[in-house]
Amino acid sequence: LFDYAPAPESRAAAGDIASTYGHFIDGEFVESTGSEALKTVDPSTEEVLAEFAQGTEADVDRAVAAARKAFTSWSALPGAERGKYLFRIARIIQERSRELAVLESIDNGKPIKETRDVDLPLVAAHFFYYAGWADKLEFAGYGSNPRPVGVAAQVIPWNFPLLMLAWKIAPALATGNTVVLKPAETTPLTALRFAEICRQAGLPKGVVNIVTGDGRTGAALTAHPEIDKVAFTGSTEVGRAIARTLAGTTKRLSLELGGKAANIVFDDAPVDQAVEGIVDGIFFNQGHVCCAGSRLLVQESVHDEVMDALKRRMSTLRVGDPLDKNTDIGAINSAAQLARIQELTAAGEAEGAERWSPACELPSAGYWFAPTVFSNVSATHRIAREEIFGPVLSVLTFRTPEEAVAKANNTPYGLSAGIWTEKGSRILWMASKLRAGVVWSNTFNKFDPTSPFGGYKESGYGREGGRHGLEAYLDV
Ligand code: TXE
Repeated sequence: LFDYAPAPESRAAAGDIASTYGHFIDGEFVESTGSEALKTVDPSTEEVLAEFAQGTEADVDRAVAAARKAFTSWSALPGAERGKYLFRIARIIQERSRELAVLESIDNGKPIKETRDVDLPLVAAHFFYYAGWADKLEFAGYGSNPRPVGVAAQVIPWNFPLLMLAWKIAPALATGNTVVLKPAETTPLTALRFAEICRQAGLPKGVVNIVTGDGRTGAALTAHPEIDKVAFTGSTEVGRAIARTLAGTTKRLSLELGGKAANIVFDDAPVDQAVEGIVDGIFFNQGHVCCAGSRLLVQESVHDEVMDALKRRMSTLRVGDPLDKNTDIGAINSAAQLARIQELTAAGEAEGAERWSPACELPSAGYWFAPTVFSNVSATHRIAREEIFGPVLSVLTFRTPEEAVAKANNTPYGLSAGIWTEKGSRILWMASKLRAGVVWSNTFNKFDPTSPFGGYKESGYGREGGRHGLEAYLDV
């Protein structure tokens, strides 16, 4: 469509990727007690990047024991001392951000422009933000002497590997807890690199432990009797399974699960600006975003105008090599996720919605999906109800603000929503009616460590970020 000069970022900037990895326990890289290894691939080429350990129950035992031992001295440190370690980690992340961004793009498939300009700055910002809280907990609103909960088991997904790690680890450490974290099985590399950063920062042994593996390792960790708290981000189905496991215990749990957010465009919104927000809402990170604006609710009177502008804008999106600095949409993270997207989009067509994608050439190897929009979607269609977690937008219409609220809330999820209008009073009214933990107005997918993030209904409970994010890790 326009002249295009490739601008590849260097793969070598990711630093050395080992051929095999063990776990990070008690400040050391250790081999697994088991012999099973998993492979992580570059989803844009299907090339195997490394093998890593499938954590066993014995590995989890060891990591939890190390975290338990470290808890005594870590929780007794003055907050200012804990803060110094977090500031140090934040600064090292900034210094090594190019390396981490490239590594994340290779392991996850997301475009370098996102890892470089969004993920990594937010990761550093999260550590800086919670470093600042470490010596000010008396002002957090949880009593004059809030106490850490203990050992936190943290299980994270693959869509923002390092950012989810930061959301989990930074508040836990600032409040004096120690952690055992399990990264997702398709994206373990940046968590293992983060372990190196903990060593570089001189973090005391056992404060952060990383155990790799798939859901079996996650299940062993979250069911471990010696942990005090579980923090989970992932599918609603696994979140429910973890809640069932913990139901017979007194352990604490916070869950950040799926979403099916409405991005609501009124007829007074500037169309070009709204279209940017729609595109950002659903195509950012290949749509692998729990708060993605996956349902566009557009006021009937501007439906055609918005659809025309949206299709024009979608035609300019560049799909391809995640390490090319011009790429807007990278690779789908895994074959399994691609299959899920294909199944739901096929269901959309079968149920009678109208499918459209711009012409775009997809690479032959790797996992790819073109940006896609469905119009004539009805609220009963699967593509309007189920989380697709891919670059797929479902468009519905409304006439009145009341109808927009009713349609937006017509979902079991409640994570986020967006409103595009020039009317401030309408924004406030809508925000008070929408059952969503985050409501953006005239923007979308904006994150900030100072703001709490989390959902209602089947999107989970508990908040991450901001002062409220401390609560998950504090006892009064
Ligand atoms: O998630 P899982 P998957 C949604 C999204 C996606 C779907 C499936 O709709 O299409 O979930 O993705 C670990 N006990 N989200 O299969 O399985 C697992 O190893 C403990 C939304 O990847 O939930 C990984 O580390 N842990 C979401 C993590 O859970 C278990 C982000 C997430 O994997 C476990 C990801 C078990 N029994 C997917 N089974 C969001 N909220 O952003 C698996 N795990």
